[in-house]
Amino acid sequence: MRKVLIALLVMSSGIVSAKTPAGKLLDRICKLQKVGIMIGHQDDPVYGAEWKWERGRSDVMETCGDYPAVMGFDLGAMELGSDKNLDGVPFERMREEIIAQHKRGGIVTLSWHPWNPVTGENAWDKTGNAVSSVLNGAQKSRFDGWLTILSWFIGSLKTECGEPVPVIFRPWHEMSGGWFWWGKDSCTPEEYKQLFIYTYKTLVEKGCDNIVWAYSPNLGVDDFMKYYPGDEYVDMLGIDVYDFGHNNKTYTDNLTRELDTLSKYGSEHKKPIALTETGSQQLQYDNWFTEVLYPIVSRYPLVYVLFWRNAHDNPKELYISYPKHPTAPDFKRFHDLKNTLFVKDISKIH
Ligand code: BMA
Repeated sequence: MRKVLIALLVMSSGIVSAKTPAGKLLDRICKLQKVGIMIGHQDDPVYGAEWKWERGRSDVMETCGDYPAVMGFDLGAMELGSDKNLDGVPFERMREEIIAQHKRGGIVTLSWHPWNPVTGENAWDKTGNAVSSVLNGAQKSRFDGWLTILSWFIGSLKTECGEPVPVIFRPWHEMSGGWFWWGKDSCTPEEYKQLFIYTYKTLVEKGCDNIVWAYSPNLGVDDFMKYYPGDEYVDMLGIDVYDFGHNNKTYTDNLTRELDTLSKYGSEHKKPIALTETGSQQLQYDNWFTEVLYPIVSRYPLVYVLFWRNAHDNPKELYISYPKHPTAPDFKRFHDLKNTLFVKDISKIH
């Protein structure tokens, strides 16, 4: 009897749970979806518009007083055995920052710009039929090796107490554009699906139970589900939409159209949705965050919006405010909105 009581107590207190780390993150994401929109930033704690590699810094935190709720990092070049990613971020530092973000109560998302395995050029080299080569051809064993390296890194994301850190992984993103070796110009939708499923199955078999899987095309409504590998392999749906031309009207039209589609598929497939990459390149309009972006995104049940990186070595790649930038007061107002969530807003919600 005593044993039964203890078992019941333990179960009701939530100590015992059959859920994987990924399952728990997914539950948390669904809970947070009802609270507001998490704000995210790529490479936030490793460099910013005017600094690099210093610890404790963040353009977001220095502008509005809090870290982003979601931090994004990219694994590109890890597959080659490099100790730094394609943008020079050391993987050891990346691991440290992923764990730190988890410990402060935030969420992490990973993207991957792997090299073209056939030509040895970067992710933007679309030649060589690389997808068919990694699936059934000469590059299969090399690709298996790449997935093993990724599984080691993702499996090594643990706190010092050994608690696994769950991550949202969105491999093979923007496939509906024609600029990557896994994109629409370089493989068939069928091959793409096989690539996604093979990646999923391999990492799961290798024990990565801390991955929430995201499917994330780029804008182009007609193509949204064309490459969809299936509900079994996908936990979240996303879309990447940018304003590259400093045109608020075009961005508003594009984003509205894409988010209409995304939310339709999200509810049909019962998957949470996110704006997985966005930003207005070089931030030319001072009130962009509250006057252009917010009126659109606030109409949709988005889990998060991730702004792309503030590249320290390329002023063109500026997507989020920093203290000296003319958009800083507007970003502060954006932070203060009830519906936008930064890390302190979510750290207690599990
Ligand atoms: C792209 C650009 C590149 C960068 C890559 C991976 O969209 O920002 O400069 O190398 O993402 O971060």
